[in-house]
Amino acid sequence: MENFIKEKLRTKIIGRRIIHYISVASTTEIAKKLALERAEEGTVVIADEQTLGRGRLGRIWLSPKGSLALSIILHPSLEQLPQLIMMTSLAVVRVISHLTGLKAVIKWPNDVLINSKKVCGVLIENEVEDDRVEFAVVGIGINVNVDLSPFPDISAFATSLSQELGREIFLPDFVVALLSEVEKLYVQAQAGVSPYTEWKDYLETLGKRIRVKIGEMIEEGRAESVAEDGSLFLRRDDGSLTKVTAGEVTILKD
Ligand code: BT5
Repeated sequence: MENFIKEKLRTKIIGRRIIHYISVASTTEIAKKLALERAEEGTVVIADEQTLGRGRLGRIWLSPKGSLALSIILHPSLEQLPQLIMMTSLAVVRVISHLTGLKAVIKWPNDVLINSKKVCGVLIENEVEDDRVEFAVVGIGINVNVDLSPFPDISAFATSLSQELGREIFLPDFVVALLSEVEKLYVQAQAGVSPYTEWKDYLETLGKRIRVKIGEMIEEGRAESVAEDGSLFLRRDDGSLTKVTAGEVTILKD
C-alpha cells in the first residue's frame, strides 16, 4: 500500500514519510510517539486495522479491516490549530464526493455523515507549550469497505462507503486523494485562506434544535451559527446565546 501511495502522491508536506502497519492499537498513539521523537512534519501512520482505535474522551473507534485509519503529524501555528478540524472534515467530504458521488455532510464538531449516518470521525490531538504548537496529530477514521452489520453497537447509526455505494472502492486511491486534499487546505491555511466558509456550508447542524453535552453539562437550543474558530453559537430557549467550543451533539425534533 505505501509504495502505491508514494508513487502516486504529488504532495510536498503530507506523506514525506509513510509508515504502514497491518494491525496496531491506534495510529494516533504511534504518531504521537513519533512526534515526541521529533518525526518530521507530514509523517503519516496508516493501518489496515486498529485494535484500540481512539475517539474523543476515551471513547472507542472501531476500525476493522477494510476501513481506513490514518494519522498525520503536522506543525501548525497556534492560529491554525482550530482550523485543523475544519480542513480535515472538509477534505473528507470533498474526496467522498469526487470519488463516489455520494453527498456527505458535517455534523459539528467532528463527524462526517452520509444519509444521517456516521461514516467518518476526526480526532485532533496536540501538544502546545508556551503558546507554541509542538505538534498536532490529525487522526482520520473512515468506514470505506466495511460491512458494519456485525457491530451492533454502531450499526444503527453508522454506515460505510461500500454500504452506501453497493460496491467497494480502491482504498489506496482514496488515501492518495485524501492526503492531497488535506495538504491543499493546509497550504491554503498557511497562506491565510481559512476553510471556514466552505466548511460552514457543509454543516448539517446549523439551524437545528440540538442538545449538546459538554462534560457533565447539558445545553439545549438552536444551533444558530459558527465562529471562524469553529465554535458553535447556541440560542437557548430563553433567548440567551452561548458559545460552545466542544461537545457531543444530539439533534432534537423541532
Ligand atoms: C471520533 O470520536 O469520531 C473520532 C474517531 C477518530 C478515529 C481515528 S482512526 C485514526 C486515528 N487513530 C485513532 O486511534 N483514532 C483516530 P467520537 O466523536 O468520540 O466518536 C466515537 C463514537 O463513534 C463511539 O463512541 C461510537 O459511538 C462511534 N463509532 C465508533 N466506531 C465507529 C465507526 N467505525 N463508525 C461510526 N461510528 C463509530
